[in-house]
Amino acid sequence: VSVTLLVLSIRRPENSLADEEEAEVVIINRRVQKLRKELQRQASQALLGSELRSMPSNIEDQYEAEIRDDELMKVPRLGDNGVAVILQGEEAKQAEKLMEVEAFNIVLSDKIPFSRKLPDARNPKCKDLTYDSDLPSASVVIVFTNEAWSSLIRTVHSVLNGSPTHLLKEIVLVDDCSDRRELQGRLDYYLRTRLPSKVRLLRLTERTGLIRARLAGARSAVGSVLVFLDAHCEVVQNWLEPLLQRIKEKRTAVLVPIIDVIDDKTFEYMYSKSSLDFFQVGGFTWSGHFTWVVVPEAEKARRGSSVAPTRSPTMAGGLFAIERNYFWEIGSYDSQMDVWGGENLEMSFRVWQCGGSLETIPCSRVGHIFRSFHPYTFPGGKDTHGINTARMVEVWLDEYKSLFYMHRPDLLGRDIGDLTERVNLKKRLKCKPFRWYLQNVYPGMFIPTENVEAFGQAQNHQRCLDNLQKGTNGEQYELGLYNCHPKATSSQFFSLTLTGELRQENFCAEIQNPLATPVQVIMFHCHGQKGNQEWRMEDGKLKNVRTDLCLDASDGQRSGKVAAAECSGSLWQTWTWSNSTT
Ligand code: UD2
Ligand code: MN
Repeated sequence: VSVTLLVLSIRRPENSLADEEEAEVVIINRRVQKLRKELQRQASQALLGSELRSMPSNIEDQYEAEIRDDELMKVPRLGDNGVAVILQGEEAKQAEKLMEVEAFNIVLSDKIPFSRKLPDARNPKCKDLTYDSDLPSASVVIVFTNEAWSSLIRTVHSVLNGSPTHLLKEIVLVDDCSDRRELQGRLDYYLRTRLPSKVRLLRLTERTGLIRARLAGARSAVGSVLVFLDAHCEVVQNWLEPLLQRIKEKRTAVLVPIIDVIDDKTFEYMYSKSSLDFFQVGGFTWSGHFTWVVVPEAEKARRGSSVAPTRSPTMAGGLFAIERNYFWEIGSYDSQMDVWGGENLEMSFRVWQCGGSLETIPCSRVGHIFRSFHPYTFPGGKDTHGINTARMVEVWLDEYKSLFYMHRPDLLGRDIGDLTERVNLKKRLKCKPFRWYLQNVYPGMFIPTENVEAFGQAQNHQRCLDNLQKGTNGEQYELGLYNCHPKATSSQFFSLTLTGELRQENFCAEIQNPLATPVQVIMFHCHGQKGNQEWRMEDGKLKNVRTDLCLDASDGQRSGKVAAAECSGSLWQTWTWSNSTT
């Protein structure tokens, strides 16, 4: 089981763009644009060739020919039951290259039929549940910008095939101003000739970002329940009924399915076959990023059954169901949030603080292709995740916002636009304070300045403890050292708790092998059992209680890592914290 869990947590990239990555976004923007131009050039040359052979009499014949060509590329039963497919030879090479454009294996996606069968990944207990015959109807809203044709179309077919006709009122596709050629007239033609009329397409005339695109979709939707999906998903059988059933029982419940991973290279539908009981819920970090966290024991006891609605402190953001009128009552979205990022935590906190609930519905499962970068541009190269998150923080975090800025000093004082409307909404809905949320919804959340002896930067000579950007996918890592930033940032923010944890978010420093040379200091999931994770501050030294070894920076220059060594009078073992509470 532990192996599978590790795989799951690694394969789910954090939805984050750290501040340091802003520059990288711009570079990727340029690289993607360049590659895409080249591909378009190649495609138009190829088109020219085929036009010479058979000049289509009108544009619709052209679309028809393209769609037929595309259908001919499909290999019957390829990827059925969600098995991994490995490409060979030239195809593999081409796939590798195009990973840099689409952020997933587009060559393979183009070959897998639109209606492939998925495994029944559900907990077997789900088969014992029954659903009312008169459930509210759903409008599935899918926003997209420059998504690849085959994964977008597969998403639509998957929803059509996997949802009971009488419950699926419509699918609303919202095109956030894509400029890919195949998403223009060909897409309209495909809808008209291949899909039922309940699939509608809304075109936005300017790029609005996913938040405003979803608002546009929601405004035009007519079903009783809004169900949002990303444009690269596939649903498991009976995914829709348990969501609608729960909303029928509790109108103010906002629901997420279990989000499984569709492997970005092999399209394998990944789920943990040996423990179908297992899934994670949403958490967050103080730098404002979404994380996956285990279901706390108290919640397991409260919900009663492993297939019952499970409270989730936050949601990933892309896949969720909400009663349509409640979506508007509870403040829909912050329409001033741009492009991508932050809206998921905003909605999570808002729903909880203003009287609703956020729940994972274990019998509803949907697969999603997690991409390692954004295959679309960020107009102006802006860090929209950071700015959107700061907007969220200003409205919802109350006095805890200082914690966010301690992790993101770059956002302090930045122009994030006008917040009046959102602040008024919070007043109008009489929402509870963030302190209430922390105490009641997420009591397990670590607060790095409370019940601690010291926090902030831990410095030795000119260097500070640093995560070196590791651990963002939940994996353990070796504790690093790096030149101290002028102020603490998320990577250099640590705490020494009153219980002896040397901690950053949910990672605690531990010694796994005191006999190794050098003795590595590993950041591992906090287990709260002291043991190898207990440290004590003694005359400026940080001593591991079980091994009596001290945190030592002497090899830091060479290795970029901190180690543990026999305690001595060495200055390499003396640490100064930027903030002490004693
Ligand atoms: C996750 C969410 C995503 C969103 C995001 C935070 C999941 C599985 N996905 O990131 O839905 O909540 O966190 O903002 O939880 N899009 C547009 N216009 C844009 C940018 C994106 O329409 O300007 C579309 C895009 O084509 C896609 C959807 O929005 O269909 C989500 O974007 P993503 O897949 O890049 O986000 P993801 O999964 O990294
Ligand atoms: Mn996505």
